[in-house]
Amino acid sequence: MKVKSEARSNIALVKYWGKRDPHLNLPAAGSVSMTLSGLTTLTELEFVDAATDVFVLNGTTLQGKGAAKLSAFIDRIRKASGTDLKVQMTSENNFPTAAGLASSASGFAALAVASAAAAGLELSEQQLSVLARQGSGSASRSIPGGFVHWHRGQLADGTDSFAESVAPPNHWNLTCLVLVTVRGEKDVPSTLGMNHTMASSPFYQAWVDSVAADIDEALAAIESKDFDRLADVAERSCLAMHASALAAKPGVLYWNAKTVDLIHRVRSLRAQGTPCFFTIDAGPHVKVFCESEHAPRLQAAFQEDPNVLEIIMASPGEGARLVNP
Ligand code: 2P0
Repeated sequence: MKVKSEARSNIALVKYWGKRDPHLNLPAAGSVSMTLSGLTTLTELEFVDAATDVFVLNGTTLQGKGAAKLSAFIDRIRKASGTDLKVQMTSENNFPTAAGLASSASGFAALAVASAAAAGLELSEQQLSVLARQGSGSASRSIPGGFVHWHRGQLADGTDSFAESVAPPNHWNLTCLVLVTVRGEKDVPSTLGMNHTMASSPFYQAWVDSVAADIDEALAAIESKDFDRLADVAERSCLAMHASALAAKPGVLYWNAKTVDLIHRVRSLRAQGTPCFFTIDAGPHVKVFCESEHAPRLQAAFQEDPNVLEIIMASPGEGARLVNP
């Protein structure tokens, strides 16, 4: 049976940086995110009687490591459903891949939903989140919609490390402006960056120790829709994550000069009366959050900013799901 699924990317407000188990992608600490409308992966998949799995991503057939990673993910589905059939998958991202925005979150969330359904497995949202997590940690957070808490969990098998929605997409009219600063730049991949930070940064344990309080703060800010409170904790979490990476040996620096300029610009716009805050992931782009009423003003300001090549606008999005099940 051929099935079709869709999933959206997400952006962390309290960051995930480091694993307590690298094979199961069990995080050293929890995290909080917003699922993003507009940055969507569409995946079509079926199990077929063939010699090998075939994965086509944005029109290109994956080879080597990329294909092996997806086959290893599908092996979990084959084991659970007792099949040895191979997979034929096509997947498209509707957001510019050249923008250097991570698509592993939406990609593995869409793959988890499609492959489980195609294999006849009936999984709960929690089980799908656990499954997606094993492809890419942040993919666990793209299974639920809206505002999301990924639990660290305690168990060695990872069954209690899943993400769940703490508020639906319509809870709070936030806008996220993704400010693309450079095209096609090669960053240190997140997995490498976080493993290296964990192994060599003297600030790593301090980072881990800070996360639980930030999660409580972010969840309270989301529940009460307190923008200033969310701004404080989100910027703090982002800067602390990057500080731990900067202190690694050698330091991991994801920012370029435009990134730093935009940090100052966001703070200056806020000081001048437009409530907004920034967050930055494992790359040089800057994501700016605001309440939607301020989005047009910020969009106009950043369109004129020479540091910004392109702006992608997103709002709280729905969770991953089958399309026309
Ligand atoms: C986050 N990032 O919380 C953090 C902040 C990037 C910076 O989750 O190794 O691609 O596949 O579990 O999920 C990116 O990490 O890493 C990420 P793996 P993933 O959004």
